[in-house]
Parts: sequence; structure tokens; C-alpha cells
Amino acid sequence: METLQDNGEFRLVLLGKTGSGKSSTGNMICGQDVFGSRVSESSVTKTCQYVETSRFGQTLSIVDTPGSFDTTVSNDVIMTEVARCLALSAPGPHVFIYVFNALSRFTKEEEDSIKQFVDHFGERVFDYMMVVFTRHDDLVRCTTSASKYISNVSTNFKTFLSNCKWRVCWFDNTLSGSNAGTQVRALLSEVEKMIKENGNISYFTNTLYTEAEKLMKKREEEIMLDQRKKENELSVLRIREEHIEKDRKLKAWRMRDIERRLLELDSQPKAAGDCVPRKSKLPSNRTSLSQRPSLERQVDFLHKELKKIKMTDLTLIEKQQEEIKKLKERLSKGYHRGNPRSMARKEVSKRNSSFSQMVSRGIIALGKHLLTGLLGLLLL
Ligand SMILES: Nc1nc2c(ncn2[C@@H]2O[C@H](COP(=O)(O)OP(=O)(O)OP(=O)(O)O)[C@@H](O)[C@H]2O)c(=O)[nH]1
Ligand SMILES: [Mg+2]
Repeated sequence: METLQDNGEFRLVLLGKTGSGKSSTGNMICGQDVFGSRVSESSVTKTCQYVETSRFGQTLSIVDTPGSFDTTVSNDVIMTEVARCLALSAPGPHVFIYVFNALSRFTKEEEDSIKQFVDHFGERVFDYMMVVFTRHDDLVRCTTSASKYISNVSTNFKTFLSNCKWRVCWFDNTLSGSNAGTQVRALLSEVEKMIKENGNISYFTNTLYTEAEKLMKKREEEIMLDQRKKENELSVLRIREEHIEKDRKLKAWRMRDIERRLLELDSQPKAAGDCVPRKSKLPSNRTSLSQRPSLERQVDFLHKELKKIKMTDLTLIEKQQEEIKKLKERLSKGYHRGNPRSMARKEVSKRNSSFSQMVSRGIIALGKHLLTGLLGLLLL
């Protein structure tokens, strides 16, 4: 059996009718408001949104999808969104969460979209699908229990739930605190169970996802290469910086030494007849005669060296340090040490980025007909 490599994250894709509560459910799972959500008769989420987070020790990568598009949005734009959704959840989602507002009806339109999805993605997509019912709070207010509710749903909806192997979770997205955590934990353990049940093929994949993964992997490698190149350049700069700093310390030490020496020389007799330097072993009359020019020469030499260190060497060192600082700043600009896959996903999130456009074109090039499977669900 094929074994799909994975990095331990759970990849979740939220699907469902507009207003069903996809973004609210995404926020509930993340434990914070990351996806835009509000009451509206038109679609709130306009583009595929992506968030990476960690919940109860589990890394999650969540894609929120638009429930529908305005009639003014062109088909090409919609195709691009489908492609972005695929790229963001590549190499494939562990779970497609079908979000359903418990107070709504399972419409024919909805049923057809799911059918279209399954027709294109294959029956096995059901192995990776679960249903989250939202508005559990409203249901409770209507004094209906979850089990009673399910026993009363239409036959077609029951068929759908049965195809999803009755993997169902109830969400009250108005909850907060520990109650909110409990329902998220329940969902995550359902996902974990599902992943285990799916065995070696823990996430859904197909031709589209394989292509999306190829493009993502390529970008990931480019990012990694760029990171390594920049890291190398930075470490060369760090070594240069260390050398220059050592040189600066040496010069500073030499300056202090010269200044100390000059003080010493200054305290020595300045003219013939002055007292003889204490340390001198020479006879007094020879010392005063021969030492004076030599002393002057020494003092002169030391002053010249001191001037050179101050005016030339240290200025040069300062210039080099400034240059390295600028180079480091330039290198660090736009350079993030993040996980290359997350960085590639962030680029896809930015719809105008060149990679986002390239990845969409690459996936669409496989054939627009292949994308129509997911398209129906984004047009609900
Ligand atoms: N009372 C209650 N309201 C909810 C619940 N879940 C979602 N809502 C509300 O339903 C409305 C729509 O929710 P969204 O999460 O924006 O729905 P969506 O599916 O993302 O909508 P689109 O982005 O338009 O596709 C918002 O006003 C939410 O506050 C819930 O469990 N209980
Ligand atoms: Mg939304």
C-alpha cells in the first residue's frame, strides 16, 4: 500500500453553503478570530483564507473557502480561487469539513454540488469527509436534541451522512472558554480517529493535488535554497565583523599602550643636566647627551603612530563596520527564517504575488474540467 509522507500537521478544508458558519467554525477551531465572519445575506468570505496554528499540541493548517461568489466575478477568478484552495491544502487535506447550519435545509442545490464534487474527486473522498453542524445553541433552544435532529433529516441528507460514515460534530460557535475547547477537542479527536482509519493514505490526494504539491515543493526548495544562500552570506559577514572587531580592539589596545609610553617619556628629563632616568644604568654624563635626540625621535614616532591609528586605521574600521551593517540590513530585508512550506503558503495567500498567480496557472493548466469538482461547492 502507498504510504504518504506527512509532517504531523492536520490539514483541514472548510466547505459548505454561504452563511453555514465555515469561518466561525474555523475561528472556533483556532481559538481566535482569524477568519472574517458576520451576519450577511451575501457571501462574507470572498477568497480562500489560510491559517496555520497549534491547538492542544496539534499543528493545524486550515483553509476557509468562500461559500459563493458575486455574479460579477468572472469564471477565471473563481477557477483561480479553486486552484489556490488546492495549493493551500497540498499535498491534500486530511479532512474536508462540510459545515452545515443545523437550522437550514439540505437543498437540492447542495446535494448536486456534493454529487459533482464526488463525481470529479471519486467516491473515496467520503473517507476524508465529515460534517460539522453549527448553531447547536439554537437547536438546544428549540428543545431538539442532536440525535432527534439527525433522525428527522431527509433521506438524501441521511445518505450523505452515511457516506461520511456518520462522522458528525456539533458546534456552538457562540461558546467561549473551556466549553469551546471541549468541542474543538472532540472535533480533533474525530479527525485523529479518521486519519488512523485511513491508514497509510492519511490524506486525500488526486492529480490536482499532486500537481499542486509539485509546484509547492518546487517553491519550498527555492525558498530553502535562498535561505541557505542568505545564511551563508550572513555568516561570512559575521566572520568579517568579528575580524574587524578584533582589529579594532588591537588598535585600541595599541593606542592605550602608546599613550602610556608617551606619559612615561614625558616624565623623563627633558634637557641635558636634568635628572637621569632612574632605570638607566648608563653613566650620568653620557645619558643626558645621547638620550635627548633619541627621546625626541621616540616621542615623535609615537605621536605619528597615534595619529595614524586615530585618523586612518580607526576611520577605516568604522567605515567597514558601517558597510557590514548595511549589507546585513539589506540581506535581512525580506528574509524570514520561517518554515519554507508556511512561507510558500503565505505567498499563495497573497493573491497578487507572482507565485500565487503562477501556481494557479499551473493547476488550471491541467484542465478546467478537473477543477469543476470543487467549483460547485464554492458556488453554493
Ligand atoms: N448562534 C450561532 N450563530 C452562528 C454559529 N455559527 C455561525 N454563526 C453565525 O452565522 C453567521 C455566518 O457565519 P460565517 O461563519 O460568516 O459563515 P460562512 O459560512 O463563513 O459564510 P460565507 O463566508 O459567506 O460563506 C455569522 O453571523 C455567525 O456569527 C453558531 O454556532 N451559533
Ligand atoms: Mg466565511
